[in-house]
Amino acid sequence: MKAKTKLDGWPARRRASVLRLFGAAGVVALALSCTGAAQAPVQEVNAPPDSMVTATPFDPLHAPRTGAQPPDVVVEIDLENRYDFDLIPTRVNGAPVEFNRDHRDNADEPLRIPPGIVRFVLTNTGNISHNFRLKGVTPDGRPFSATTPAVDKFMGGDVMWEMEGPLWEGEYLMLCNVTNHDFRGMQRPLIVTADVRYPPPPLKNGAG
Ligand SMILES: [Cu+2]
Repeated sequence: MKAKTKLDGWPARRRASVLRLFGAAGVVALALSCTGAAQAPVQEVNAPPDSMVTATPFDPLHAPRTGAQPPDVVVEIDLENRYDFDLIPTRVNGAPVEFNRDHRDNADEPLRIPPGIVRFVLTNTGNISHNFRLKGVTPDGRPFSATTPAVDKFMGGDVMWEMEGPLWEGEYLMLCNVTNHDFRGMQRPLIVTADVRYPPPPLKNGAG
């Protein structure tokens, strides 16, 4: 894994960052291509310094980063704690999606998206620190876990952050990895299935 990214002063300076989960996904892909070899599952992802952007908010539908493949799916998620601890998808590929603001039924209200390169755009709409963890199982059955900005790095209020990477069909859990926030409501299942389709994301042109 990469050394931890220095985020000195962040989020006081309200820097947003883009994490190419494909650092992590590269590890997964490597593991998948080396069946039989003992590979540690991805347990932590840190934002590389060269992916830092200086402005938040940013456009969730920004163009792909230089050299990066465009995402197939752009999921926008609110991390919320003001009235109710919750993890609320708001748009998929720019189109609004409906989820109620009651975390108690989140287990019965999974987000469903197709497989492919998925960009998660996270907004901390609350007033305390949060982060985002995606848990699942790799196609060959190993635990998969990626946390952004990192297991010990958090987003302050109003900060946006991004994580992007390839997801395969399967069931995942999205959660906030800060202390007990998941059990207080900040978790929701994610089902990646080819049975659902969205129009492609209307990505902006130009540099991301
Ligand atoms: Cu949280």
